Amino acid sequence: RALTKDLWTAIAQDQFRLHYQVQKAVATGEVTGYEALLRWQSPERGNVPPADFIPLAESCGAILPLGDWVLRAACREAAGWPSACKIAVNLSPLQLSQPDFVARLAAILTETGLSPQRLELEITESTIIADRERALATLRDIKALGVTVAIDDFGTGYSSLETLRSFPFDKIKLDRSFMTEVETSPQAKAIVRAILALGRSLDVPVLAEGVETADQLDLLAREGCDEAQGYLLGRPQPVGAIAGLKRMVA
Ligand code: G
Ligand code: G
Ligand code: NA
Ligand code: MN
Repeated sequence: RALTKDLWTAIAQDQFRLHYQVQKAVATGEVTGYEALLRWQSPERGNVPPADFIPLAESCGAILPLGDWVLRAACREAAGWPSACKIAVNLSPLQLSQPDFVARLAAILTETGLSPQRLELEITESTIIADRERALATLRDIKALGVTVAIDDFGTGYSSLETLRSFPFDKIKLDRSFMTEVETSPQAKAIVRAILALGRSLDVPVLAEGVETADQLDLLAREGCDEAQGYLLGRPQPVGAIAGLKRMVA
């Protein structure tokens, strides 16, 4: 497909940018971090949504150079922020399966000067499904660097509980599909409650994704959810549009 070819050209021609979406503490409204989200601005195709090119990049291997670029760009950017908040970066299955991934990650942290404690890697269930033992060993090595690991889109996988049992995640990101129904469906609300209780028992903070309304945020506050992310709190934006992140002039 021509899109694959364009993808490699786009990497060579630096057509990718990062947008950042804020994450906040529910109880205080304090900014806890920003998630880096990849954007492809193609001169021929316009803005190509990640859902259209990430799976392709994953299947043709382009996700390796692209994922490296994302990590380096996000770490470099965050190292210059005036706040010591977290920077969350999404990781693809193929990235984690590289034998030298942890060494590359360590090199990027050294090169950019970002404190490892400020980096959070977001992985989905699919990232650890292929070679479970090896993936978990790699995650342990990542945590040994001081980098934290969040499980993304939680509640949508096949074996999420087994995954939680196998690995000490630092955060649970509750899939945004729950937010769309949490006010109207008693079942969705019950599941959200149960996942929040699970997080409390395991001592793992829960972040709710896709928070779009004040009513959803109120409900999360009442139920004791730790963090939230979504259009209500802030859309993914270029860093220049985010007031709190203006670089300090030396
Ligand atoms: O930002 P948006 O909602 O369009 O992202 C759509 C999907 O693409 C989400 O599942 C998100 O996790 C994924 N995504 C966005 N940026 C990255 C990235 O840098 N690396 C990987 N692997 N996935 C990303
Ligand atoms: O899979 P992941 O959780 O990384 O996906 C993040 C994606 O969700 C981003 O592409 C972002 O654009 C999208 N997103 C962020 N906040 C909201 C929201 O409040 N509502 C909806 N529908 N999508 C959101
Ligand atoms: Na994510
Ligand atoms: Mn998610």
